[in-house]
Amino acid sequence: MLQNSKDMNSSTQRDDLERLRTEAYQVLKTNRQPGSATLPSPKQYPHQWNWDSAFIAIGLAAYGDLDGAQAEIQALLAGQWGNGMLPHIIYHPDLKMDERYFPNRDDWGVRFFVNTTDGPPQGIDTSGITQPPVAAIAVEAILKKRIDLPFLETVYPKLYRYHQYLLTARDPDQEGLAFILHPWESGLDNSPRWQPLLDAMPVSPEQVNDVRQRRLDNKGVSGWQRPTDEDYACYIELIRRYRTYRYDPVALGRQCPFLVQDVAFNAILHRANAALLHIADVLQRPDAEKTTIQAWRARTATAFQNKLWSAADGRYLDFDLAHNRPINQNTIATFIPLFAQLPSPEQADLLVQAHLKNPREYWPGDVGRESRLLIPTTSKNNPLYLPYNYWRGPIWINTNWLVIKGLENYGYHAEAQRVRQDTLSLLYNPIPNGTPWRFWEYFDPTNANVFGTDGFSWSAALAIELCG
Ligand code: 9WN
Repeated sequence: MLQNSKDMNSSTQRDDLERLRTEAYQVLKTNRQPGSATLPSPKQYPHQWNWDSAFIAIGLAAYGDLDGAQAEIQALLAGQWGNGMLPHIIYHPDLKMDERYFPNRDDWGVRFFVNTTDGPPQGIDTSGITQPPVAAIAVEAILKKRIDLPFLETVYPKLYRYHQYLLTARDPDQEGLAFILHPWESGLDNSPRWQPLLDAMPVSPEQVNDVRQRRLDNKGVSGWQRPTDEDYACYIELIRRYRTYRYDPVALGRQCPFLVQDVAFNAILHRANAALLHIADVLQRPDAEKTTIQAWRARTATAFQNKLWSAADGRYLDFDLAHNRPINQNTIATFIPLFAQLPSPEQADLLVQAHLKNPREYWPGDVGRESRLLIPTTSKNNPLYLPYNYWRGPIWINTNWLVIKGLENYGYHAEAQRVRQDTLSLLYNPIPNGTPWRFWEYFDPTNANVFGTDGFSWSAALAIELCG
C-alpha cells in the first residue's frame, strides 16, 4: 500500500509505481476506440468528452505514446464548431451508444438549430456546450516531448479559434473572463457553487419525473453518488432553453438563467493561453497574434484581482452574471488559480495556509468534520459538503493533479508531495488475485471508499503523469 514519502523511495514502491504506469496505460488502451478517441469509461460515459481527452493526452504523452496523444487531440478538435466552440461531448459514431447515455445526441438538437457555418462539422454529432479548455495545455505537454511541426500547425489555429470564441462570444464585455452557461461546462457538475442558481430555476414536478425516467447515469452507479433528479431536471431545462435560442451566444448572454464567470474554468483558460503562446512561439506565428494572446492574459489577470478576489474571504469567488453578484461557496475551485499562477505570493500563501491547510476546510484532521485524505472537492465546513456525492466532497484525480501543479508553481513542495501521495494511495485498491490498480472515478476523503465507475480514463492518465 502506498503510504508515505519514505515508502515512495523504497524499491517495492518503485516496482509498484512501475506496475501502476503499465496498468494505467492498459486502461487507456482498453478505453480507446479503434482509429478514434478514448472513452472516459465505456460503461458510464460511452462517448468522447472534451477535458477528459485533454487529460488523457497528457497521460499518454507522459507515458511516451506521443502518436496516441496527438491522435486524441486531433479527434477532439475534429468536433470543433464553425464558431470556434469545442463541444463537451462528441458522440460515438455508433448510434447504439445512445441507449447507454442520457442526454443523447438528438436531445441537443444542434443540427436543427445551428446553421452549418456556425455549428458542428458535417457527419459529427456533438453536444451544444463546452468544457474547461485543457486542450492547449495537453498540446504543450506533447510538444515538450516532441516537436512535430505538421501536428502543431494543424492544431494551433483550431486552439486559437477556440480561445478566441471563449474570449469574445463568452466575454461580451471584454473582461478577460469567459462565462459558462451550464453546470456541465464547469466539469464540476454538481458543485455547491451552482446550487443557488439551480434553486432559483423553475422546473416542474413533471420535468423532474421525466428525467427520473430517462436518466441512465444512476443505473450502473448508485444514485446516492450522483446528482439528484432535481439537479438533472435543471440540466435538461437549460438544454431546452438553448435549443429555443438556437444556440445564439448573444441571446444566451442576455437570457440564460445560468451565466457564470467560473474561477476554475477561467484559471484553466489563463494557463491554456500561456500554452497557446508557447505553441505560437515554436511556430513563429505573427507578432500580432501573440500580442492578442498576451492581451487576453493581461485582461484575465486584472479581472482575477479586481473582480474575483475577495479580500474579506481570502479567496476568489465565482461571479453570477445573471443576478450580478458573487457566489460565495468554498470549494476546490479556490485552489485552481494556483495552477495558472494568478495569485500573488501573498494571496497564494493565504490560499494554502488559511484554506488548504485548515482542518476545518480541507486538511485532514478531526476538527469539525473529520477527513483523512486530500483534497475534498468541497470545503468540509460548507453545509453542502457530502463526502460520497460526486463533486460535493469526494476527491477527484484531475482536481488533485491541477492543485499539485499549482502548489509546485509556488514552491509548496511538501504540500504538493502530500497531495500526490494521497492521490497515488487512493488509486491503489487491491482486489484478491487481480490488478490492484482499479482507477476509480472519485473517492471518499474520510475513508478512501471508491465511487463511480472503475477503469476511468483520466484517473489512469494522470496517475501516469504523477509517476513522473
Ligand atoms: C456530464 C466524463 C464527464 C466529465 C465531467 C463529469 C461527468 C458528465 C456526466 O463525466 O460529467 O458532462 O454525465 O455526469 O462531471 O467532468 O468530463 O468523464
